[in-house]
Amino acid sequence: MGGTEPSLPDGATRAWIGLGANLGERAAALRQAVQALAALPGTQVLRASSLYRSAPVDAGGPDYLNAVVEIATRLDAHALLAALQTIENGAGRERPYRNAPRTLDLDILLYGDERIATPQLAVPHPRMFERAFVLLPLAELAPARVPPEALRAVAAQAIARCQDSGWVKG
Ligand code: A4P
Ligand code: MG
Repeated sequence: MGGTEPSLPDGATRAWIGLGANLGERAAALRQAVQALAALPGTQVLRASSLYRSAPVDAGGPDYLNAVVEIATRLDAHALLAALQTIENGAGRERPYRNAPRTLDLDILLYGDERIATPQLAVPHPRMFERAFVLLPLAELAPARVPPEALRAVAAQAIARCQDSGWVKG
């Protein structure tokens, strides 16, 4: 995949959101999250990557399902973060400790070309370039933003693309 990025509505910023789940009905949670993103004010889902199954990185628990979606949004980055946290909480997300297994995790990977470093928000996501479960799906949508050396660096991580006919890829 890759190719030309879909055009942006006026006043919108292109952003890439990482989705992950390793508890509960994982695929259903990710599908519902895509619908919830599409329903945010001033926001459109432009494309979704394939779905991937990956072993937990720096964490324990069951395998994850992960994907990346490309959105166009008029929300500023902090408003988008707050909206993502509301969606996570609606999916029953609990936070007993850092990197705990979760029903839904939504991270802002990239927000246009912005670099953000506030106490609440770091963009680009500080750990994204170390993680195959981010880089492989992101490379489907935005290959120019995934350096080949970063892909090589995560090549040993256990991850597989899922053949899920019910997924929203497109
Ligand atoms: N925050 C800062 N920057 C961001 C950002 N760009 N996007 C802050 C989203 N949130 C951001 O997040 C903690 C705080 O990070 C938020 O309050 C926000 O203000 P959280 O989601 O509550 O907690 P967390 O998930 O434990 O932290 P985080 O940072 O999301 O963890 P990671 O580093 O993303 O790791 N292995 C596999 N295979 N697949 C996974 O999806 N995920 C993790 C989580 C670990 N291992 C994994 C996976
Ligand atoms: Mg998170």
